Amino acid sequence: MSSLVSGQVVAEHASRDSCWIIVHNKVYDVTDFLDEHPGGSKIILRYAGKDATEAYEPIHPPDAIQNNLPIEKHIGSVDPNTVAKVVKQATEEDKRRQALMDARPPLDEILNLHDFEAVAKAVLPAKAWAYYSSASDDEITIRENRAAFQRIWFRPRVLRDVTSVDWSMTILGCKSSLPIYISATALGKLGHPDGELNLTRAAAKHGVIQMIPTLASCSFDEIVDAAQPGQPLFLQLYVNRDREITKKYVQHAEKRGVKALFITVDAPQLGRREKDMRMKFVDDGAGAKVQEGQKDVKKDQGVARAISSFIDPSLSWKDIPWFRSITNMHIILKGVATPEDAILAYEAGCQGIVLSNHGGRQLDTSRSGVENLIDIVAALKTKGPWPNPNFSIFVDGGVRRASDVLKAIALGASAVGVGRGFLYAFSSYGQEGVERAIQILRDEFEMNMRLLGARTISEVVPEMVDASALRSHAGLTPPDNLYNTIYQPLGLASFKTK
Ligand code: PPY
Repeated sequence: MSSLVSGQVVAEHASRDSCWIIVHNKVYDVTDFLDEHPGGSKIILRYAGKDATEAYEPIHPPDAIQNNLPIEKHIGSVDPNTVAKVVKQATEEDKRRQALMDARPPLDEILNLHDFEAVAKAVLPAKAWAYYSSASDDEITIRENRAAFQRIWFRPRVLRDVTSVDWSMTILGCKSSLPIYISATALGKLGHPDGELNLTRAAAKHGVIQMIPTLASCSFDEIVDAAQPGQPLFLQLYVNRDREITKKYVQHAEKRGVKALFITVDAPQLGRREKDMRMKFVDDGAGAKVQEGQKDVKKDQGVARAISSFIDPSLSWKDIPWFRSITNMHIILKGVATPEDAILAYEAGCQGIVLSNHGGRQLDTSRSGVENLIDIVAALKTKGPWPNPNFSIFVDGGVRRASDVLKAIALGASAVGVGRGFLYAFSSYGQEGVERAIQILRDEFEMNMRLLGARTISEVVPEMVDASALRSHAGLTPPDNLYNTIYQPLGLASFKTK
């Protein structure tokens, strides 16, 4: 890329037969790529001959186009003075959202993680809210994730001198100021221009560990570069159909100091998230060509499905030794739900598992991670020492309070992942939101541990909870809202009318 191209020349290539676009002041010929674009050709054609940076930014890592488009299609740099600005007219919806943004509650009036969710719902673009908040099918599991914590009751101990309480600990050998890590959530720039960097910066300030998502809006290196020296980071991995791409990615992460690899195993195909699908992403959104070409994109599939076809559904237990052969990082399987698979993971030499149903976004009516914890701990106890220093069990899904975390820890979890909670914090207030969320959780740990009679995390023991109702779903299953809306109830005998 050496020549300087003028905006007028780019504007001449504004059709399906010759389609050039500008991204970050570079000109690309995407004519041959139009039908391969995971988000469909229509959205690219809208920017044909123009600057597409604003639409491209939130959902593509900055280097996606450079890395994926053949070099001969890189036309050159554009002379920025010659590019007509694409002026986006503010819609009524934009104005309404901006007014709400200006009227957000001051941060010190945000008292819990639910507050962030309420603000995010109001201020996020409809598409971003649909993508972040959606879950699969009837959304029973996403609600069950919350309900399950409410079926666990505390058995607090008293008179234990709880003047000083300490909730810091280590996760996979890394220091953490909380028994919580920031779980991976994709496409952070849909929520905030700085995307995942909000999390990295807040995590650095407060000693919290961030799990970098494969499908982050920021590139992997941008995130690692934003971290402080020595700041522990984990990596969530979607395994590519092309294993060489995955190998390169994993080995690069290890070289850059990432401490643990969380391989997602519950998403051989993406769940149908209907809120997201109804946004008709393909028509007016954009896709992320994240790692590998993908064709055959159907319409109306939502943000997530449009970019998911690089994920390899053939991934199997046979692949685990290969992962072991390419990296020395800890290997954790994210999305385990049964004792059978927990034992397979243990026997395959993994260093841990995450009991997760992907925030209710995959198999609907899957049980919650915290419910699965009970059987899985019991099964693993038959296999080796307990707690096992070489095998960690993590839980995620529906965690909004320190009390949720303490319940999971009492039942045998090493630590707990929080995804949406932090995502909504930065979507509504940026980095400061994440810092406030961490501070709120810290305050909740202090109070809950004092009231529970636990001075350290190791004093949070199974006897401190009553989980006898956890397995009972009778009468406690979340309502089927969609069905209930259209179901016509039986009527009673009616009086005669004249
Ligand atoms: C999810 O949306 O649940 C994800 O895990 C991220 C994602 C996004 C797009 C394709 C596949 C996975």
